Amino acid sequence: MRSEEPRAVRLADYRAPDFLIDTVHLDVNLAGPETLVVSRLRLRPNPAGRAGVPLVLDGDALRLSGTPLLDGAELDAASYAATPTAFTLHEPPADAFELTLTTKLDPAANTQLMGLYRSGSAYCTQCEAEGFRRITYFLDRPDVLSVYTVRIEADRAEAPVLLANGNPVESGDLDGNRHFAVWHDPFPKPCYLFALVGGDLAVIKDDFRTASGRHVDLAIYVEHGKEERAAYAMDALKRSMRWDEQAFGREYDLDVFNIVAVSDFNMGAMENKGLNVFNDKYVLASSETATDADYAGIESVIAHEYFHNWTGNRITCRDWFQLCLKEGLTVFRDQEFTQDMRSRPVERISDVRGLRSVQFPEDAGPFAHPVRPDTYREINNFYTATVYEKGAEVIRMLKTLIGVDAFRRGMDLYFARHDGEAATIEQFIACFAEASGHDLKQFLLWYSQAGTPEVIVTEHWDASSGTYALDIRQHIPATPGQTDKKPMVIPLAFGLLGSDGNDVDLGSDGRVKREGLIVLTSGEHRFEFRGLKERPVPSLNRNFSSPIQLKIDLSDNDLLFAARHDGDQFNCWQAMQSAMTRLLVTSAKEIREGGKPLGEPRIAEAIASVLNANDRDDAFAAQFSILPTETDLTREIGTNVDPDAIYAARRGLKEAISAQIQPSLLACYSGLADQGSYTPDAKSAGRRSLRGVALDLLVVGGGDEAIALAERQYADATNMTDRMSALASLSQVDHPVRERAFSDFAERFANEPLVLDKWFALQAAIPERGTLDRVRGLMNHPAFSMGNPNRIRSLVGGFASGNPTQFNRPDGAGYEFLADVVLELDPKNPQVAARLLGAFRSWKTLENGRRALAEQALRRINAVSPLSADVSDLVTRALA
Ligand code: 0A1
Ligand code: ZN
Repeated sequence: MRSEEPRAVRLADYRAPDFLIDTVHLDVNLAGPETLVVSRLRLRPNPAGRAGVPLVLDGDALRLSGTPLLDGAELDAASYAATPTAFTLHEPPADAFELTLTTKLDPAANTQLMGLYRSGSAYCTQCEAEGFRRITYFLDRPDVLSVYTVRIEADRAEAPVLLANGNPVESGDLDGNRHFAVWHDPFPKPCYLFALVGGDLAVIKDDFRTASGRHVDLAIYVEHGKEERAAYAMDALKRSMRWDEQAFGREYDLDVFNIVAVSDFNMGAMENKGLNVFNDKYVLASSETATDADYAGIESVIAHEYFHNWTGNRITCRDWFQLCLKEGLTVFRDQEFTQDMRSRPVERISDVRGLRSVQFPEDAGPFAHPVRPDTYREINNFYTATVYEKGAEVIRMLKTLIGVDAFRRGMDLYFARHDGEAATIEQFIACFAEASGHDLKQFLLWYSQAGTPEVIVTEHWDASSGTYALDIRQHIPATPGQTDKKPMVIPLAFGLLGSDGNDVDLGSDGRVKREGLIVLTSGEHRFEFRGLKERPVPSLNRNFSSPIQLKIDLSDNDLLFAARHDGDQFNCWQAMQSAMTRLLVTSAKEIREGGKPLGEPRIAEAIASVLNANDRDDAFAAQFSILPTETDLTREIGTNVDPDAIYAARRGLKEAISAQIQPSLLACYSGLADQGSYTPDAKSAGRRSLRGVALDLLVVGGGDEAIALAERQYADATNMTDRMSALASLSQVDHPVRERAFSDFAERFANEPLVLDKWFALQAAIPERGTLDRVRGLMNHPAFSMGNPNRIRSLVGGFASGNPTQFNRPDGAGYEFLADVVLELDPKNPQVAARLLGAFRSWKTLENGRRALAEQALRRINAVSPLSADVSDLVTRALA
């Protein structure tokens, strides 16, 4: 906990380290509150750094134990200084030297879950971004790469499993029921990739033969009794390993690959070299306890962490400003993997949904920052949707711009040129400029300019000459610290739809870069297409080729035509979303003015026709039929937002659709009955998701019959997906069946914390006045704990980020509740406390009454001292 205002770190101030650390020998003696870490470092002055300066190692809440050694001899007290946050050697030798330091730790007292801590009965570590300095004094920065040898010693009964990075070297018994293991990682790495685990864990094992014939032992460590639930994760791991060979030519490089699932973890998972540590939510699955979405989450997080082995570990980041170098690229890679494993268009739709619901609001509010920020006060607050998801979109655009082949050559060049290094975005982009011959200078603006570009399109049709023109203007909104923006490179994949529903053949018009691609580079462009027989319907930004807000005023007829006929499935979905969004925005406005929610028969018809189609793709049909979210509508409305009106508009449209197409919904629903044996593949998951969407629309319709249907589905479900979709639908109606189902669920899964997280989240999202009290009550439920990040995210995060009407109660009680929780949590786990504040990312767009109350809650947090750097940074930015 830092009490003073954290100082800003600036990209412009980057300096090479003054010292390098070639090797690290750690001797970790796991012994409860008497845990000792002996660290022997081989250091030398960095030729690229300053000469003759003191050596200053980072620390965070450290206690030195005993006297440090310099080349094996005790240092005298005057030659060094040790505080909790730094170890200084005043006059280090001019050549290579060895420094030995011992620190004493109490892992069980570490509630921040950064550094060495306990999760359940196991010891584990989390070092990214700056947790290693909570274990031992070190140059805790990603451009210091060292070869690690780690010896772990522990009680044999308490911790029969002892793991660290790299390959196992030696293990054996010691006196007093203790034992040890030695691990060596031959690949130089920054300390944020260090990990160790010691505990009594069960394991499932498998193996893998790489393309070049190397044998790799795979293991996933889980809580005893949960072994079977790790099978899907293992399968996903092997598929990831094969895919990275095939898609990127990347082989695994150690003899072993270990994954450990822990139940107390601040984030999703961590890519430590050869020893990934996971939030157990992203490892454990069985058909009875996990939904299709959970399985998909496991597949993508397993892939993500595995892919980091090349994009993040073999090539790491020079400094934390370059975080997107590993994260944006690795998200891009895991998205591509998922698209190959499942359906390309459906996955694209779901990725864009995610981007729009989290990153777009972030980019439009007080927390907006560039994909590569140029300043930070707390790096933990930059593990954001902008760095990750927008970072991935930027790579996707790069691929669209230079083409598939040049993209692959650029990746190959990047791997060849920077392997073993800590690189920058400029170095990464230079590889693609070289491989493609493109000048990518302007493209780099995607990394430095925050804000979602708006692309405003107006059409002109001249029937007499058969000329169709598009005037396209780009505008990048102001964001904190950035008012004047330069035009960016925006690749727009496009087509023009003729009245037969097919793309008009455009031949080779000089303005069109490649077939179906327009590239914007300046503020305004005009694109003309001649010789057309009729006005086409434009289909722009196909497959969401750029992460922009496209503004074009198409009629409902055009949109519904495109929704049916666009050859780009993404844009079929998009056209439908646009039609629904426009209606809902108008509807919300009318509701605020005392009117009734609007319906639109053609929207319901469009849904019915997709549901009734003979060649229906279930997963796509489900996406097609889901309304824009409340968050989407909040963003679309932009100012003076009333969450109650948005909710009423959305609910009203769902009711209207339900009433209008009930027979189609019923037919669709009954045609999708549970087939018994569960498999998590995309096709069966698509089937279940459509079943859930149909049920949800039916239940919103409100008839007792529909509620009975949901009740039956809940009770008869043979898998968690069907059980949850029934419970989710029921959770939205104030009916006695709901409470019966909730209590049944709690009983059934009383001993399954990950399952109860779903139960917490659903209740927290009930759009009713009583929910805040319910949430308060649930915080006293025996299964809830303020010590566990998953529980907090489900219940408190579920309320603050998943329940727009109740978090934004007009009396401000939702904001005050969140402020209370943040202040209570901050001293224990600042990272998770700060994350909860994400719920305030759009507070400035609220109508005046709520806005004032949100501000009041933020100011109350801001007035508390001390605050962690994490919370203080976010509150300050929220209020700026
Ligand atoms: N690099 C990880 C994310 C991560 C970041 C910080 C953490 O600290 C608690 C943990 C994980 C990833 O991208 O998966
Ligand atoms: Zn990552």
